[in-house]
Parts: sequence; C-alpha cells; structure tokens
Amino acid sequence: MKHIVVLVSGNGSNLQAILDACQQGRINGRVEAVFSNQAQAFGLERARAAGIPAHALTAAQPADRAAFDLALMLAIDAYQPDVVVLAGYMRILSPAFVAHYYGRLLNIHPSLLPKYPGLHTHRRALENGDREHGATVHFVSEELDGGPVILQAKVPIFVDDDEHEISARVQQQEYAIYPLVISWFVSGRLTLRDNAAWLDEEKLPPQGHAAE
Ligand code: NHR
Ligand code: GAR
Repeated sequence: MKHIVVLVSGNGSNLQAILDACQQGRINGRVEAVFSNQAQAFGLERARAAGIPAHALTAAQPADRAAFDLALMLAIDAYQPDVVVLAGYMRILSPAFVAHYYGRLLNIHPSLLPKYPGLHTHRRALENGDREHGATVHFVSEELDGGPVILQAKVPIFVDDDEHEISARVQQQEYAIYPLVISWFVSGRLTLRDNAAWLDEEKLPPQGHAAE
C-alpha cells in the first residue's frame, strides 16, 4: 500500500475526499498521517475520526521557515511517504522542503493556473469579471503555484455569484480531481520528469491532462 501524507491548515474537506477515495478503493493507498500548521484545524479532527495520526506543528517563530520546515520534514519522513499532498495548506514551503519531496509533492490550487497564483483567487476572478474559473492540481516547485500542471477543472461564474458561491462550486470540482490525480500518482501512471508532468508516458501540455 502506498503511503500518503496530507498537509492541511483548515477545514480539510479535500482531505475528507481523499480519505473517502482511499476507503472506497478509488485510491490504492493509505493516508498514514495528517499534519497541520494550525492546532485548531478541523482537518485534524477528520483524521482522528478516521483513526489516522494527526499532528499539529505550529510555528512559535513563524519567520524561521527553514527551521520549521526542517522539523516538519523529519516528522513527515517518519511515515515514509510515497507522496505528500497539500490540501488547503496555507504556508509557503522553503526551497529545501520542496527539493526534498520534488516529484512527489502535489498541491491543489483554487484557480485556473497560471491565472491567479497566491491568495484570494475567488475574489480576484470575481473582481475581474471572469466568466470561467476553476481549480488546478499541480506538482509543487519552488515557484509559488508555478509547478507543472496535471489536471484542471473549470466552473462557470454567473452574474449574481458572490465569493462564497464560486468557492463552493470550485470545491465540488476539487473533490473529484484531487483523488483522481492521487490515484494516478500512487498507481505509477503519473510522474514528474524534465520539469514536466507525464501521464502514461505522455508529456502533459501546459494546461495539464485534456478534459474529456
Ligand atoms: N510552497 C511552495 N514552495 N510552492 C508552492 O507552489 C506552494 C507552497 C506552499 C503552499 C499552496 C498555495 C495555494 O495553492 C502552496 C503552494 C499559501 C500561500 C501564502 O501566501 C500562497 C499559496 C499557497 C499557500 N501563504 C502565506 C505565507 O506567508 C500565509 C497566508 C496565511 O496564513 O493566510 O506563507 O494557494
Ligand atoms: C481549497 O479550496 C483549496 O483549493 C484551497 O483552500 C481550500 C481548502 O479547503 N487551497 C488554497 O488556497 C491553498 N493556498 P479544505 O481545507 O476544506 O480542503
């Protein structure tokens, strides 16, 4: 069974989708541990409810990213992860952390990258009058939200939408695409090579795997 470690900062609804997919055999792997940089994250409760070790690693000295990430790395490595999954993890990771897990570190970002890297993506899409928005699963590289794209899901933005409605619509898509991508990775179909994502020995285009 492949070892999955998940990092959260908040609600953990993507974590829940991953746990459900493992439970139902849609992902041929097991979540070995969940880490949060926020002690009160509900994601930790979800892990405990599923009988999975849940660790809060909070930064006493938030400025010292390198030291914090090194401690996190050592704690994660105790679980010998095949893949480390960022699921609403809100803390930028140091270059050493990214390098250590390069090729087995995934993120889901709530925008159609390369549009809107960083924070407040729903608000920015709304303010710009976009008619289309979505979520992107990508390999994490040192460049924030800039690593190779694996899969995107698009949603419409309607004229009366507020941020909450858009966010809910995007999240529904996230629960579908993130478990799918993780299943590809743990089954060996998905790899990172030459700074590109490859699925079934085919190099994926910049927008990731084509929607069907
Ligand atoms: N780390 C690296 N090196 N590369 C990426 O692509 C990363 C990453 C860490 C997290 C998730 C990302 C997202 O999908 C992610 C991708 C946090 C921030 C941020 O600005 C930005 C992007 C993402 C996560 N965080 C602030 C910080 O100073 C804190 C914000 C807060 O606590 O509210 O770390 O969106
Ligand atoms: C998700 O929508 C995810 O795309 C986004 O936060 C939400 C987390 O929800 N991620 C980021 O913004 C990363 N910076 P969840 O905790 O319920 O999975």
